[in-house]
Amino acid sequence: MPRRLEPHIDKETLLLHHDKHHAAYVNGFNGAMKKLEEARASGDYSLIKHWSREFAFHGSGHVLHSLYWANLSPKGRTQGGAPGSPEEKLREPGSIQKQFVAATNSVEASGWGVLAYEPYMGHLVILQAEKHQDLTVWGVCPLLVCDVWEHAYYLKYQNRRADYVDSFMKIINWEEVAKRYTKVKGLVGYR
Ligand code: MN3
Repeated sequence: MPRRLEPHIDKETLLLHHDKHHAAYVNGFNGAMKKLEEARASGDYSLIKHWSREFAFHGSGHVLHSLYWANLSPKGRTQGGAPGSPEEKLREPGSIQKQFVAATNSVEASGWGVLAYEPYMGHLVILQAEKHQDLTVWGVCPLLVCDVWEHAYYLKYQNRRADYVDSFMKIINWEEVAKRYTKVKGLVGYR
């Protein structure tokens, strides 16, 4: 497999990248998942901040690298796309590709250029991810969110965020959350 991508990406780089770097993300993701399972079982959430961050960092690394490998194909297989197909639309050498190249080239230090679909309003978007964990695990579709910026609770709760979160949990529209869950469950295995 690696050799078929040469000379564009060399075998040594690809093997290190896949077998060492991506593997470390997979191990980290599995480790964080296990620790979070243990926390749920014991009810001890004293390290929740640490393991949530580890989960996001390694989970995003795993998702993005999986997409990266699946993105690549030997040069001979990079042509095609029937007229009017999504493939033709995405590959046309116009603004999508130009913006993707410009955005990717200007990522500061380490990171990713990303062409993505934003499912809430239905847009194709191009993003720079300089710290891939900052968007939590890439590809997730939020189902339930709680705004803990101070503006959401300061007048009534001042610094008592936990009281606000307790109250928030009593007024959740689970029907709405379940509706979103049902919609996005169909996305499993989309890559
Ligand atoms: Mn990498």
